[in-house]
Amino acid sequence: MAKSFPELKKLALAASVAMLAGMTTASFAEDNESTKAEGKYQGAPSAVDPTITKDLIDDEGPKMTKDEWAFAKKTFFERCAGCHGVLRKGATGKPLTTDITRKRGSEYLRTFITYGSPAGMPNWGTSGDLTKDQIDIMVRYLQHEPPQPPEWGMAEMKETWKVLVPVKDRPTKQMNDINLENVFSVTLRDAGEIMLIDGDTKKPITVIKTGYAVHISRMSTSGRYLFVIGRDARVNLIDMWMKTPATVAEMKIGMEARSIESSKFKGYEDKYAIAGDYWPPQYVIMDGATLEPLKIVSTRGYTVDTQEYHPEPRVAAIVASHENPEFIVNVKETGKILLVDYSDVDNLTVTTIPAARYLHDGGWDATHRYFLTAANKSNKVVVIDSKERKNIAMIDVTKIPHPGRGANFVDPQYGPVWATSALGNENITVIGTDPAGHKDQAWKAVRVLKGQGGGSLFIKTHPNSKNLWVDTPLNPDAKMSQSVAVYNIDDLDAGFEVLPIAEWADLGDGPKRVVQPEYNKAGDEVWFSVWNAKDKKSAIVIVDDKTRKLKTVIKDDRLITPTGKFNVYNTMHDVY
Ligand code: DHE
Repeated sequence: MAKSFPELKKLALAASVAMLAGMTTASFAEDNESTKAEGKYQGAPSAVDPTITKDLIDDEGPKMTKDEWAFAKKTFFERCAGCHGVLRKGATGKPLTTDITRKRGSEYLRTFITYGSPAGMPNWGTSGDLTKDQIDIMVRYLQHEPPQPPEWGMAEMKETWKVLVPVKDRPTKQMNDINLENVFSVTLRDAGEIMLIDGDTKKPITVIKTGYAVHISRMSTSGRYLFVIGRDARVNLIDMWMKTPATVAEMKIGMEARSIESSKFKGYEDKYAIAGDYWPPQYVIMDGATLEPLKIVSTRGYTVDTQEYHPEPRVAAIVASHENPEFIVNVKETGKILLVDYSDVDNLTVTTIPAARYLHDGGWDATHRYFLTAANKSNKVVVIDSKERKNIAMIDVTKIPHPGRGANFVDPQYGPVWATSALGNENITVIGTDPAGHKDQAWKAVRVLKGQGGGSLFIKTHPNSKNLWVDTPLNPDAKMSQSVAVYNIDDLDAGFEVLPIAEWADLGDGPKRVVQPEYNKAGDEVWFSVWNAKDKKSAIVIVDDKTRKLKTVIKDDRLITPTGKFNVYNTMHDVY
């Protein structure tokens, strides 16, 4: 088919950048396509306030005015820090420390910022996001030392810590008649709120103010307390027993964060919570009923492979062991997994397990003994045996695995398995998880299913279901980002059916990305967020799992940018 002028121009630019990187145009196009989705995903604004950094402008960098510096810093924190790190030491994006940027020089930096790169760097210039003059400011900024945001220790945590309802004033029994185990906590990302929805009646129960660009919810073991964390590192502790569930304590654990979990080992149910920061790079153990901060531990240290110091290793997924009184903590940039023993918080014992870079998300196998987690730049799934407390396998998978918590099911041929989809391609990798019953298949990729396309974030099934659902919200093709693929677990070779979830929501215009399947407690309904722009209508679409037909669409003016949804029972019991 004949190409339009803008398309040809795009290809020509792609070719010139590809040549810079020593690649062919074909390989550029392929690689660029597969990393575009990732760029979009990692590129969210940093929650760190750029006005509070310690700045180090020096004579060795090119001249800059104060205004230029302020503009560049703000732009970097909003657009670049997600991939390159606040201190520019590199993560998904390349390191941009001054030893590198000064050597490469202004013209090299200008080309990359203008045209992007095959490794996923967006084309800020040709896309029209930044003008020539603005790019020039960024080029000069990058040749100065990175400004450093302040630390956030016990004093700062205590200053922001509020117990709104003391434990003695809280109910001693459930004061509402909601079927709490089937409630969903829905992230309203851009509203900085969560909505609790009754899974039986499908009616909103309440909307609760949380942190900025709120990220995930996790349940305490008993199911009484809900923990929510925002990108701005604000933690809300919500008491589900109150007449209307509400926040009973809150605290800011840092400036930027993504993960939270509650202690699950027998005898420690609801006792402790842990939250991980992106900035400062640290985690904190808190009292489970009040959020009182008890112990802060830095994650700064050496990378697992090259043993190079990293000043900003962010805390990614955290799970609570069922086998030991431990939290399992993924440290992204060092590629290490920590076993944090909370049986003696004063004399904290931390075991460091080497894994691979960059650790991101993951979940349990069906027995809750093995933790399977993605090392997304190494394209590996790492398996931690939480009973033996060691790394037992690192399985090769294809580009940028992104399991969420993954999906467990019994494969008709290979027995119990766990599966992950991927950001970088259409593959769904199925891994054997049963060393006792299926020794030969354990910790091997037993099959790879072809999905709709790359840009997948989450995959889900339920022990009572025969369906495996795979989303593709970051695929550049709207047909894929607005639908889901579903497989029959008993006949995986038959391929998938596509359900037009966004179309069913009937919302009008907007990106309407369909994201994160989540089951109800019974496992007979699957809920999807139709994640539209902030100023457009979004919805939750509920599908009957057996018939794969539309059951209900939840619409509500308060349902702004819904992303994750967390069913209380399934989250309490790690059912996925
Ligand atoms: Fe997430 C989980 C980090 C972007 C929705 N996200 C996680 C976890 C981490 C993480 C570390 C695992 C937490 C755990 O299990 O303890 N997410 C990040 C990022 O660093 C990233 C790439 C960019 C950013 O700046 O935040 C990012 N995440 C997104 C999104 O754009 C998503 C789709 C929409 C949103 O709300 O921002 C998104 N992330 C989610 C969801 C989960 C999650 C829904 C929990 C999935 C689950 O089933 O447990």
